[in-house]
Amino acid sequence: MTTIAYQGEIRFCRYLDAAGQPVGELPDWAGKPDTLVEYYRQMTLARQFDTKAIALQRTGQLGTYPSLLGGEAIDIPTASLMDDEDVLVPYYRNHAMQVMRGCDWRDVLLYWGGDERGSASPALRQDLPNCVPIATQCLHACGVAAAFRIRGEKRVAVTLCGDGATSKGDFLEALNVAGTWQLPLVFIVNNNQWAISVPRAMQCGAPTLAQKAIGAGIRGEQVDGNDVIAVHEAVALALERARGGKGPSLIEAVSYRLSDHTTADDATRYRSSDELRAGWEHEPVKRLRNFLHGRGWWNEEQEQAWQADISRRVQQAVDAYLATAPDDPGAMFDHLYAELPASLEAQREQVRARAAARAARREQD
Ligand SMILES: Cc1ncc(C[n+]2csc(CCOP(=O)(O)OP(=O)(O)O)c2C)c(N)n1
Ligand SMILES: [Mg+2]
Repeated sequence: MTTIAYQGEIRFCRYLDAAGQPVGELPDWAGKPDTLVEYYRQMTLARQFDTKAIALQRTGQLGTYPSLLGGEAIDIPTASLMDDEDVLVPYYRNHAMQVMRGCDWRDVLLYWGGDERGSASPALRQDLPNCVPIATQCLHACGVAAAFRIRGEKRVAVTLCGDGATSKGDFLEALNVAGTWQLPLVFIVNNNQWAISVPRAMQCGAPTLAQKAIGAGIRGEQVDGNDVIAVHEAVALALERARGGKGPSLIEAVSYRLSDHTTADDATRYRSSDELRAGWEHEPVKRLRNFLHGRGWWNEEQEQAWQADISRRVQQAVDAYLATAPDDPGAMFDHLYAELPASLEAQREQVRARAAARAARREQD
C-alpha cells in the first residue's frame, strides 16, 4: 500500500496588478496613505541614487557597481519593517536597505569606490557588510540567528540573495540548518530572472524557488516582488513568526533585473530588447505611483517637489564622497583579521613604505 508521505504547496501573493490596480481586497494598513507614500518616497530616492552611481562609474569616479533597479519594492518594505535591533545580512544589491537602516549614501559610494571605510561605517551597527561571494552570506545569517537563539534575544536575522544564489550549496546548507535549528531567520530571494547571463530556467528545474523551503522543513512562499504591498505582507508575517519563536521563512520575490548585471556587463549580448521592454511594463515604482495617484494620495506637483529634493540630497552625498581623501593603502589589511598574521604584517609595512616613498617623490617633482 502507498500513502502520501508529504504534501506541500507554495502560495503566490499579489495585491496590485502591473497597472497599479488592486486585484482583490487590500490589507487594512494599505487603506491609509502614510506607509505607502513613504515607500514611494524611498523607492524613488533609491532609484535616483542608482542612476547617479552609474553615471559616476561611467565617468571613472566609481568602481564596478551593481544596480538596484527593479528590486526597490523588495528592499524598501523589508528594511522598513525590520527592528533596529534585528540584523541585516545583505548581498551586493541591497544599498537602499543599508541606507534605510542608518548608513549614509556617501558610505555606499565609498565602498563601491573601493574604499573599505564604506563597510566599516559605525552606522551599520551590527548589520553585516556587503557580501559579494554568492550565497555565503546565507550561512553567516544562520550564525547570527543561532546567536540570537542561544542568548534568548527576540531579534531576527534577515538575509537576501538572488535567484542564481539558490543553486549554491551554501544557500541549501543555510536553509537546512535554519530548518533543523528553527532559527529566527528570514531568507528573501530576489528572483530577478537572471544570474548575470544565465536565465532562471537554466538555474533550477522546479517551478518555484520558494519550494526549496519544503525540503528544509521551513515555510516558503512566493510573492510578486514588483508589488510593494505583497512584499510588505510576506515580510511582516515572516518577521513576526521568527520573533515569536515560530522559525524561519523563505520568501521568493519575483522581480525583473531592469539593469545590466553590473556596470561591467552588457546585457544586450544575451537578452532580447522585447524581454526588457516587458520587464519595464511590470516595474515596481510606476505600479505604486499609479496606485497612489488613483487614491489621490500623490500628484504631479508633489512628484516634482520630491524629485527636486532628492536630487539635492543625492548630489550632497556625491559631493561628500568625491571630497573624501583616499585612505592609507595599508588600510586594506585592517579589516581582514582580528589579529593580523606576522606574514601580512610585513606586507602591510611594505605597502606603507612604498606609498610613503611615492608621496615623497611626488613632493620632489
Ligand atoms: C562564489 C561566487 N561565484 C561566482 C561569483 C560571480 N558572480 C557574481 S554575481 C553572480 C550571479 C548572481 O546571480 P543572482 O544570484 O541571481 O543575483 P543577481 O546578481 O541577479 O541579483 C555570479 C555568478 C561570485 N561573486 N561568487
Ligand atoms: Mg538574479
